[in-house]
Amino acid sequence: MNNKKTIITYGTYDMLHIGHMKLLERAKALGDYLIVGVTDENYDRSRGKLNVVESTKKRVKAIEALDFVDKVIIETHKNQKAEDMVKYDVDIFAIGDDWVGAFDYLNEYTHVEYLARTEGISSTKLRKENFSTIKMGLAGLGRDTQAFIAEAQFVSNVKINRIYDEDFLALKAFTKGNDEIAYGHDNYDEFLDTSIQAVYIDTSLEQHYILIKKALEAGKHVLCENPLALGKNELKELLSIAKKEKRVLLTALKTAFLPAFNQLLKELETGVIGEIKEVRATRTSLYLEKDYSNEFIAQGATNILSSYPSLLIHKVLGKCKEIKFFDQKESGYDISNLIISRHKGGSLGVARVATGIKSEGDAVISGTRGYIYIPAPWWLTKKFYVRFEDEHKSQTFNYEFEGDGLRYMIAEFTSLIQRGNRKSKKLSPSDMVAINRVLLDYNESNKDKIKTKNKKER
Ligand code: C2G
Repeated sequence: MNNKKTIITYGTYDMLHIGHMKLLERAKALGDYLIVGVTDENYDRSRGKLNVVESTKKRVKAIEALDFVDKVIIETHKNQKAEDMVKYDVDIFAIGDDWVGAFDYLNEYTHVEYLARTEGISSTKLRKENFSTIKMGLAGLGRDTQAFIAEAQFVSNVKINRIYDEDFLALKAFTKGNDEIAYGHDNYDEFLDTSIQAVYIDTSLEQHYILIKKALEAGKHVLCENPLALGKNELKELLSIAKKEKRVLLTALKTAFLPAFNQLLKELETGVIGEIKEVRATRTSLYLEKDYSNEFIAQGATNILSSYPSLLIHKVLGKCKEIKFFDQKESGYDISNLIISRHKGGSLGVARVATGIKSEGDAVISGTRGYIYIPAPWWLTKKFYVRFEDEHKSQTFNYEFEGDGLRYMIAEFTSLIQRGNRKSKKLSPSDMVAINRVLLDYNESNKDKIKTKNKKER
């Protein structure tokens, strides 16, 4: 008979400190074999921990190095604790008493023990002492400015204190009575010539390139709404400036940073639906009904919206080998586009975008053994279903979140800066280039037609 007593405990263990160590030692003292579950970054973000400084790898290594820890596992989702209790035949689940009551439900599987927490020390305190807050400025006063500011408040290592916009009166109205953002600039160079370290750009699409370029050259990290550039080779140029200046340049494609979206990619990697043959994603938005300017809509559905389906298709199917566009136009610009791309192994990407047609904004990833369905709006991924021929085998994944999902993107951006890491694994420079290429190809295929049209208009 095996009398070995197994203890399990979980935590983030960011900037491992004496409080963590004491807790782990106490946990070990309860038995013979100590398993420590280290939360991964995606799971932490899904439970609202947005400011973890160290990468999962680094945190795991630090725990592995402790000689009283016998096994380290990674915690990736909410139900994992119950699964682990059974899997490892756990005798005691131990956790700090800041969690009293929260894990009583696990008494069904094991014995739950809350241990005294060490007073006066915490990762939050260490983060505050060791890292200064990142000062950020917003370029472009638009409809979503308030949402961005509101969401940034959930990310504690960032402070937005300046704003730039060409429209002086609008700026004045915005900053008046605004305690948080008291500084408004209608001159971009002056705005950049302040102590801000990072810029979020949300202006009209054709301004993105030049505003990003200036910001990078002024040594600022840049988060910019998509598409970053509308001209050929512009994005590559911007990325090489970012590399030279050792600055982060990230596309504000919020979907890429959502916990559920990343969990979905992980599920696909396990081969759960077999070989992936097709990815279909739709995004439509009737901007006119939302009171957007005609000028914005004249950018075309492909420029405004295609980055979202391109992200999903690229992340799942990889490099595109061939691409075809089936657009519908009105007054010279595309109000819809059906974009069909061929990828490795002959798999197909089917992206539908529209600003003049309304449709269901869902996505389906089809494989040889099953499919994943993401209900509308798929780009705000919260829930997805893994389905098979035998419907009893189907699974549902749920990652509800509050707000509009921007906080995960802001957290990724600021933690890249804080870690001195330029490239996001969730949206790497090569992902950004591949996504941008889709709309560049479309614009390129339209160039001659637009030129002819302009001539006629003159
Ligand atoms: N801890 C402690 N004393 C401190 C700080 C933390 O005893 N001064 C304990 C916590 O109570 C927890 C462990 O150290 O048991 C890890 O703490 P965190 O890294 O903050 O992780 P936490 O968010 O508590 O993760 O699935 C994850 C778990 O639910 C808990």
